[in-house]
Amino acid sequence: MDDQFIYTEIFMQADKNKDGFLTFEELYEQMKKFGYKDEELKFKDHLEKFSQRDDKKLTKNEFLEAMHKAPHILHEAAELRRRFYQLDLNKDGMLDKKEMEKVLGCLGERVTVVELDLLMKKFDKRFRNNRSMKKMKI
Ligand SMILES: [Ca+2]
Ligand SMILES: [Ca+2]
Repeated sequence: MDDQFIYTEIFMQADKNKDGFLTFEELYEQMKKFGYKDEELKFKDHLEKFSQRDDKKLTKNEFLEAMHKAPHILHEAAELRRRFYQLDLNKDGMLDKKEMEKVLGCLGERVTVVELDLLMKKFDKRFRNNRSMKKMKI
């Protein structure tokens, strides 16, 4: 998906009353769903610079501009998280064996049950139990 599309999507989904304005709160809620993390939303200061009024709201164009001018690393981290969310089928914040199987399937890797076991053990050594996002520092 192209960046512009994603930013537009964030805005459109967050603008529940469709008046073309978003409060910062509405925006943050939506951004979280798209993988932008709280800590990075000191990003708030960044966004506020783009609001041309004192109403603590952003229009779509202001938001798009703010997103384009945000540090690239922020978008990369968010994209990684979005991918993780997609893989984390049961939404528990971890990738279990079944989900790993699916990931590998997507990568075109055919793994046997034994190989998968070995792979999981390897991962377990490094991350213990399940690979939560925190542990992966995603
Ligand atoms: Ca609105
Ligand atoms: Ca999971």
